[in-house]
Amino acid sequence: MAGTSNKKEELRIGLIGCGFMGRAHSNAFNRVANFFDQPLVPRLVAVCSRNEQQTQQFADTWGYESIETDWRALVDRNDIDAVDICVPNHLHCEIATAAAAAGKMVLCEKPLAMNSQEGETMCRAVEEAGVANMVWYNYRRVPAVMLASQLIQEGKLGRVFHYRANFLQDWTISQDVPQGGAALWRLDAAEAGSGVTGDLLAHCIDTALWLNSSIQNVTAMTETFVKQRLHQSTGELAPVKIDDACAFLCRFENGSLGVFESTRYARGHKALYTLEINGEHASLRWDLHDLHRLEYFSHDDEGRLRGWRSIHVTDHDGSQPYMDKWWVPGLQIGYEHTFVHQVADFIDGLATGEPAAPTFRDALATQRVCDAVLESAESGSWINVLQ
Ligand code: SOE
Repeated sequence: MAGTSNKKEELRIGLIGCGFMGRAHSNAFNRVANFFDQPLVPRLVAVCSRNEQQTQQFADTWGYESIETDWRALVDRNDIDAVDICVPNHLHCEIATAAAAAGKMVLCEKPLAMNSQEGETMCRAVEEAGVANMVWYNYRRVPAVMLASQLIQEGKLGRVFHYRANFLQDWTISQDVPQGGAALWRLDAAEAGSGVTGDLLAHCIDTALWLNSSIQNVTAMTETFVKQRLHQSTGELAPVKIDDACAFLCRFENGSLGVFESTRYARGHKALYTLEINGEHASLRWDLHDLHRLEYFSHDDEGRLRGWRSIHVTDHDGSQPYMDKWWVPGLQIGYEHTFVHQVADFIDGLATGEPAAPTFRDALATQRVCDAVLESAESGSWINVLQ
């Protein structure tokens, strides 16, 4: 980490992948020092993807100083501290293990890997190398979700009975949507590993493991509604091997029951991530489409005033993480800020030695639930989640 003129040290970033997530992360690296006063400032040293012209365009747009077209060359550079992996899932393991072996910190887009075996390899690689690591489950960093976590930690809900989560989209209903290639690798099992389970339910599971408790066992069903799609690499129709929709039930370690559903076939829903938790004394509800609000019902309220409160999460008194860093109270932030928060927490973790969650090891727990869900859908039986 080289020094800079304003005396702050730099966290020299090498980004691999120029897609949607590459943009979200680059924006976060660029913004964080404007709003969070921290000892390290990200410097965008290099970006890598296969197409030279597109990579240069990306570098110019986001302020990367140089480009590479082979990820191995980026990983080997000695002017990079942290490698950020934003490529399709089938490349996560190979890149992460190479980056760790080269002594780099590793940040990885979710889900951690194609499956838990790969996830375990990745955990071992970063742990043996002793390098900082983190997976971008960004929804933990929504201030309203943070408030939910605070209320649960404070015991406001009491014993938890139910955890419910949905992640609904509608962008693959048309059978004309092809699979494979830059934007549509999420539909190709060879690159994605799974469909909505790894892409969307993984978010819900990560939040649930953090807010509620670990998951003991699951029973699931999946469906692939469109059985064949044009594959962009061959130009031919090919079977679709990902799950288009998935629903599962589970038992949590704390005795509560979970119901989870995700689909890309819920006409009208673009990214409706909702969660609800019902406890003995209170319930909580949150909705990504209205991400500033936390709905809260407390049975401890005076009877005639009991009802669902819609809390607009802002900086009333400095008790909320993040909100005091942005605008004056009442003004809102959005999706992209969750990534800024995650970079800020990663940097804090480097400074304090208390790693920012979810680490690779934390994300492996989510991966194990995803694996159990897919295995259950296949076998039709309840599956115990490996801990
Ligand atoms: C898929 O459409 C997707 O972009 C996921 O890959 C992201 O993780 C999710 O946050 C939004 O939806």
